[in-house]
Amino acid sequence: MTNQDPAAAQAGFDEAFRASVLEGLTGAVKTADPKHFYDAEGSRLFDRICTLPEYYPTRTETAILTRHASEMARAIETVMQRRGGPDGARDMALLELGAGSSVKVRRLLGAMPELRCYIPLDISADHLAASAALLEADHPGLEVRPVEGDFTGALNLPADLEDCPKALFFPGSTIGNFDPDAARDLLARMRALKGAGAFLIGIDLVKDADVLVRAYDDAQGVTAAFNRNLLKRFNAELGANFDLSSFDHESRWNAAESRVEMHLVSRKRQSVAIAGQRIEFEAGESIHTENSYKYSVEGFERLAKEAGWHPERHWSDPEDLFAVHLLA
Ligand code: AVJ
Repeated sequence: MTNQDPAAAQAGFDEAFRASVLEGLTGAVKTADPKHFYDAEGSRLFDRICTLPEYYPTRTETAILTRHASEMARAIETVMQRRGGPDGARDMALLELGAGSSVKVRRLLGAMPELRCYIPLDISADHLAASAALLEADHPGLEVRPVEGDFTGALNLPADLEDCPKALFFPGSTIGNFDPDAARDLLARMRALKGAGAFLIGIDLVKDADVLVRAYDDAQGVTAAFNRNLLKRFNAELGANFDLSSFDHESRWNAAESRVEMHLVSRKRQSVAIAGQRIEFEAGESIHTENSYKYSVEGFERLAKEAGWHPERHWSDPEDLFAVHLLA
């Protein structure tokens, strides 16, 4: 916790969180950083989203990983050997960005019995500790080294893991939360990571607008609760007084930008207090809380190349809803 604002520190606010939220809410267009969704409650709601009938990405990607796990594992090993010789694959660690509860990686681990080290990195510590023990129990010989961290910043890996050859795994189309410039930067940073060889990354494909909009506005209202949980966090952690029922959850397809947007739209003109400031809302004014960019296979390959990666191959489902790319 940095300490630029003594008043805020005294009130017990996390300064980085406070600064990020206020910056988003005081701009000409109100925004929030989607990484703030994932407190303990938000992570739980996200796990529920992943099981919703409308939210096709999780089950589709899991099916792709299940079906092609051995092929993927062999292709990853080939890339690692090409980069580092025979040891490149034998000594490698699998590093997962935003591992959550490490469900998807089980598909890959099953096809990589030789793998000795798995490094799940996540912003939410609760998720990590619980799943690490379970994974080790299920995979004798595998060391799980959870790292609590934010992949948008320095990774801060433990010293003994800095140099080792690494295959990267970034499922879920999480990179879709970044606009293309930031996504390219993130890919380039991973390319520059010490030991990085192969990169297996899940990308949601462009498709019918209705399917996309419903994936982010489910009938049970779980995604709405996930979105409003941000306001709950602002109330609990920044002394805000948002009335959750006066903001509507909205999912919109922005075709020009090729992204689904989530918004919290104020039902009325209102004034909200947060961290010692006031934020004014017009009726119908929104907080733009998330972008989820969708790519064609070619569009993503172009972006990866611009970031210095070589697209090796990709796997997708029969309906072309989702693609898993292997970059080298
Ligand atoms: C975790 C960023 C991949 O954009 O689909 C799901 C987050 N937001 N429903 C996505 C999310 C609303 C999700 N990612």
